[in-house]
Amino acid sequence: MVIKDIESKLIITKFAMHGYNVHPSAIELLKEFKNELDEIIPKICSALNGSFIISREDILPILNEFKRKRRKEQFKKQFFVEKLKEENLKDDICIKKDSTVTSTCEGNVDYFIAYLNSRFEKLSKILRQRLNGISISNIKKIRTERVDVIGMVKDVRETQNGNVLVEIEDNTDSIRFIATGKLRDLALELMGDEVIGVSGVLRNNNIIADRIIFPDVPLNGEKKRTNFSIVFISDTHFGSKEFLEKEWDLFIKWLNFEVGNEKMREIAESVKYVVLAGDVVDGVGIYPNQEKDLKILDVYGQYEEAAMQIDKIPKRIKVIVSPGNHDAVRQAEPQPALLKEFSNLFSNNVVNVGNPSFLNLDGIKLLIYHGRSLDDVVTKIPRLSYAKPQEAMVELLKRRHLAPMYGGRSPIAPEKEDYLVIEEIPDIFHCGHVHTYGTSFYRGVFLVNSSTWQAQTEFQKKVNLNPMPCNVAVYTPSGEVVRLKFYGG
Ligand code: D5M
Ligand code: FE
Ligand code: ZN
Repeated sequence: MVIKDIESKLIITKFAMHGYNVHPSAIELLKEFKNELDEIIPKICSALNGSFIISREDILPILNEFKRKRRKEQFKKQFFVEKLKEENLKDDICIKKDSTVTSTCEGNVDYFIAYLNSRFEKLSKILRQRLNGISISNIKKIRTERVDVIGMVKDVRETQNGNVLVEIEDNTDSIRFIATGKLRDLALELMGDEVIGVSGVLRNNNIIADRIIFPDVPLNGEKKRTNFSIVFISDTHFGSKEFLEKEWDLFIKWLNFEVGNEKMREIAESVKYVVLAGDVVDGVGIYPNQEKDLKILDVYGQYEEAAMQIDKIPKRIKVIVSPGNHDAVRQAEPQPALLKEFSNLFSNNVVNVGNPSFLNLDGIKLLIYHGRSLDDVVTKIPRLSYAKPQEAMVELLKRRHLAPMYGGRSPIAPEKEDYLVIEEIPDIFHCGHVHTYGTSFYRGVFLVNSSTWQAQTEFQKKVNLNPMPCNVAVYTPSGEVVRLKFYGG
């Protein structure tokens, strides 16, 4: 028999190197494992007892065992999520980065170390464009007077004389810097595990800092123009008793040209995308005694309701759905897109993506992040408040990280790589979660927090959380942002 194809030749050669011949029927089976041959072939050879020509029967049990192991690993890696309905994406939406297809976290110590190293590498690379830091061990050796250094924040504490002492480390060593005067307040806003640059003078093994440098985004960014509009919503909480159905129906009517003045109709006509940044449904068991706040008690029913409500959005519009902490995906960030059993319920104009996701919508770079870390940022920095969520979002952009504080209220899955670093600068940064509305431009980047469609719950009343529901931000072609309020039915 003449074997023509290259794959077969490769398999034959690999077995020959172990001193075996292999039957064509076995070769056919092995082709399915063409990327794993180097792992499988030694296993097969070591399991053989004297056969000279390896047959199909010889290898079947080994291959089956291998397949089982592979399936188990894939399950662990959360690859069971759909392939993002690629057929719906066409050319205009391009998913540049999505936690769904990249998540491989196994959650052990090695991953944790790899995660923090990755965070440091990525952020120090950004910082190196702004300052020429040398390694901490070199500072200690060279003992120059003026120093620039890049490090990860380990500890921040106030001293008895009112200064702030910050310990930073890189992969060589750690050092402390002292922030006095004006820098003091800034130092107190530093979050554990964020990566910063420090410039100052070396005194007694400490740095007296005169500048703290954040990775930040460049100053000269400009707002982007388009030939379509994008609508931003989040926290629909379908299934909650507090879901504001009348207001939602008004929003739907607006998109269907059934309500609003001429200007509003014009805007509605230009809408090409609706983006939903998480907390699609209210979920089940998210907080104690949630049942009494639920209209729909099972998650599947809640997603059926979500699909039905989102189906009312006209089909000329593409809807991008990203999950939040109330959705039925893992809690730790990055979160994968909705499972197939839920995403299948939605119409073809809906694209499910992970949280966070970096998309390119017809030339507009959009970063979607539900916004759980905003709770940490607002709690940590007293000058910030839930009433102005866009200001908390600036802090994330400045730190070029979606969850700068490791171990706060936002659980992070320690992936081998830190997917929460804002590596590429978006044109638009969209969050939700805090249920309040706010927009601004920061160095050319449009920031939007898109409030909610859920009225204040009993629980939120108790924690004094005042939502601003049913506010919708629309990014129009000129880069002008329009705020629409859908109140009362
Ligand atoms: O979160 C909506 C908002 O409510 C968000 O800012 C967090 C806040 N929240 C949620 N749970 C708590 C607790 N336990 N304490 C204080 N504040 C909280 P959502 O994700 O829609 O529940
Ligand atoms: Fe929410
Ligand atoms: Zn949330």
